[in-house]
Amino acid sequence: MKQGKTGAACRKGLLAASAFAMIGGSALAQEVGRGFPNQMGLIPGVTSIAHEIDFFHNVILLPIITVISLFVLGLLVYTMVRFNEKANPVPSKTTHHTGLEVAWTVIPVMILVVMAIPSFRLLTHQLVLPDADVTVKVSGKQWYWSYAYPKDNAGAGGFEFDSNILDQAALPADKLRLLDVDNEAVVPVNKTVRLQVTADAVGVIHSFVVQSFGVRVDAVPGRLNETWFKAEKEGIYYGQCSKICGKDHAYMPIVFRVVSEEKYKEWLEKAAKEFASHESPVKFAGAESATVRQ
Ligand SMILES: [Cu+2]
Repeated sequence: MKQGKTGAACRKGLLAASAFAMIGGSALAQEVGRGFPNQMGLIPGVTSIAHEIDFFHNVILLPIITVISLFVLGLLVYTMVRFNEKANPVPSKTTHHTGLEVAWTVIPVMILVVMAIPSFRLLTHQLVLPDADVTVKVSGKQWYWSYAYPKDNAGAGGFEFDSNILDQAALPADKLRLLDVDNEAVVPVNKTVRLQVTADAVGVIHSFVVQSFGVRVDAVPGRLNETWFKAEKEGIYYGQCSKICGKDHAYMPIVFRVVSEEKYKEWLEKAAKEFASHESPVKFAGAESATVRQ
């Protein structure tokens, strides 16, 4: 974490630093994208979209929320002091004030318009996919995620694997409770990754969320949703299913390990051998699933 002491890391403050100390030596050298005890604000982002979300939340929404809350609090206090029974024994019979009514309609509309402009710009950036360097197909199952790496132009990839939560009863000391998995998804740093997200054809709707990447997309049976990210820093980034999807909804975390291009290539070769015999291809709604349903 030493290298990341600037910017995002600083915001986490001392509490985060002590939390890092508890994770263990191996994790200290890199960014760790997850929540920390007593953390304020969002999980620090490592993609342009995540930075934009940070900006939208911290610079646009929070000041507006704060000013409105203080204004309403001030009005309440003023009303309680100025118009209580003792201070104002004879109440006014006023019921309408055209100027005031126009103001309290127009001002909120203007505030919403001010919020809508950066909000729609952000949505556009999320939904318009740039050309991808790597494509990963993510499939929500009951209750774990599968990652498929289709063969790329160079012939690498062409495998799929399941990513299951670790046994919580026998959790190694350097692993995180409810977050770490047996097989992490690996992607290269500073490369555009296209995610194609779906759910098992005979399954339920999940939601694939990795906050550090600014990624949130529903995983729907029979439907292929797309999103993207380009991670700026190597590290381990955690996410969780964010749709109440069933009994083990809380036990299907997401782990992305962002590594250098060379390490990614090494991993691709290793993973292609390791997962060669995997017998659970990504399923889509079709004849096969119709048979299963009967
Ligand atoms: Cu789920």
